[in-house]
Amino acid sequence: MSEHRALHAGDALLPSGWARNVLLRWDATGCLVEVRPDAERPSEVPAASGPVIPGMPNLHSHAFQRAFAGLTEFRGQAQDSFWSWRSLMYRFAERLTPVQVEAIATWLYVEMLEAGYTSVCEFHYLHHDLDGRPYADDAELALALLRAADRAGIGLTLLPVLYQNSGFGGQQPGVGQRRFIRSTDSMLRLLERLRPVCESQGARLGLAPHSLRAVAPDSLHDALAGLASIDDAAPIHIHIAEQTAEVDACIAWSGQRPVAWLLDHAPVDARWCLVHATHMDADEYRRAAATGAVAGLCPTTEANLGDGVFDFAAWREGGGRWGVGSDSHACVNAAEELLMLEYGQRLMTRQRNVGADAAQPSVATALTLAAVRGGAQASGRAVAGLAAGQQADFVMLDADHVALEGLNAQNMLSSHVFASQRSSAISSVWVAGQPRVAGGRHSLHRDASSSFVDARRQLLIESS
Ligand code: NGQ
Ligand code: ZN
Repeated sequence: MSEHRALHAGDALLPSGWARNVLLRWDATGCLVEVRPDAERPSEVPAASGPVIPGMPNLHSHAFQRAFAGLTEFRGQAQDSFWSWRSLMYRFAERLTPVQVEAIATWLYVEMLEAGYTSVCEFHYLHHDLDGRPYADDAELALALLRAADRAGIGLTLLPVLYQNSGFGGQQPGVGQRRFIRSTDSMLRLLERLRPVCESQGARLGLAPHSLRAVAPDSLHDALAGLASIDDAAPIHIHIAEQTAEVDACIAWSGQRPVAWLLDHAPVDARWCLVHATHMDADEYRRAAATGAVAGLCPTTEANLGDGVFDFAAWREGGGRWGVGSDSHACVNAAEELLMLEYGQRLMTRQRNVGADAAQPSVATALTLAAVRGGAQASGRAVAGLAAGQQADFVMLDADHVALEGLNAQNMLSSHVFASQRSSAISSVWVAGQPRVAGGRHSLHRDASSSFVDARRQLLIESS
């Protein structure tokens, strides 16, 4: 279909809501040049066989963790927690080779495309060799991720992570963190090295100070100044307030909660993505929402790790923007993140249809549109849905899936999110106008999955 650079959709989800008979046209660069509802289908333009929805930007990923998903679901001590999970995760991260990282990431990105994500923000902190020394090419592992994204055909925002300390106030890093550690200068050199590579593949380059635990105030300040001199609109992502122990440690260090500290000491604005801003007080919810920053919600990982529940109502009351990420990749499914987000809120508030509002009463439709908008902002790429000027990233639902067949388009999307038994109701996926998934499958599905399984097998043999 790519040679047509056009598609006619009987039903398509535009930023303003569902529209009928939408003619989509894009240019040679994959940018939408026309999105016209109530249009007749020109005879040469193919017709979509199911509803077309915008591709979801995945705003938070640590690719290597995909090979570790499912391997920490056992009792390791009297009370397991985020912190005991993290110790296991560090032990896993210690062993990964560049070839393994690339195999894991390639398969992960194939899975993402098959599951409705068309771009990903890679929060990349595995920088060095197994013994903690920089690789001969300091960008070795970042380049592996760039190649994986390019091969799978997913859009990329690459966020090299600044990581220097093991706790608030500049504490020395631990041995398990040695592959992550770099000076602020070496980070800025890495960004310079990566900039032309990212540009040549249409990837966006940003920066991720890992957390206030891992980056002390002076470094945060210098890194942000250095980033601004490279690209003053670049995305900035940070883990913040994920765990209550982190909030307590931040108060002990500074007298302030992490989000309040950040808002007082950093120029937080629409470039920022606050990942896992779970534990905020009412004032932080209000202030952070007002900055225009995106809340990076990772509902299935946050559930998996026992983080707590984000107060979605408080965030939205303040006009807060948000998007979703699959983070540790225990689950790689855009629809399921929306389901988990909504169900967490229902369990907490004892209400239903929390994600809907008067303007958009369908929960799945409202959540999809908001998450695409926020995810695009956090990505710093033109991937904000089906509108002229945005990239042609979209997903066609499988109208023949049993959960969807015979329903209207809005109910098809609702059933895709809430009633498809988590089997994929996605038929095809386009990124920048290129078909990447057809008949539910990516062309690399078989090869990439078997390389992934080989890499995981090797890693598990080494650890036994
Ligand atoms: C990470 N993941 O960097 O992979 C973190 C755990 C930390 C999540 N926060 C490590 N989900 O925060 O110290
Ligand atoms: Zn994370």
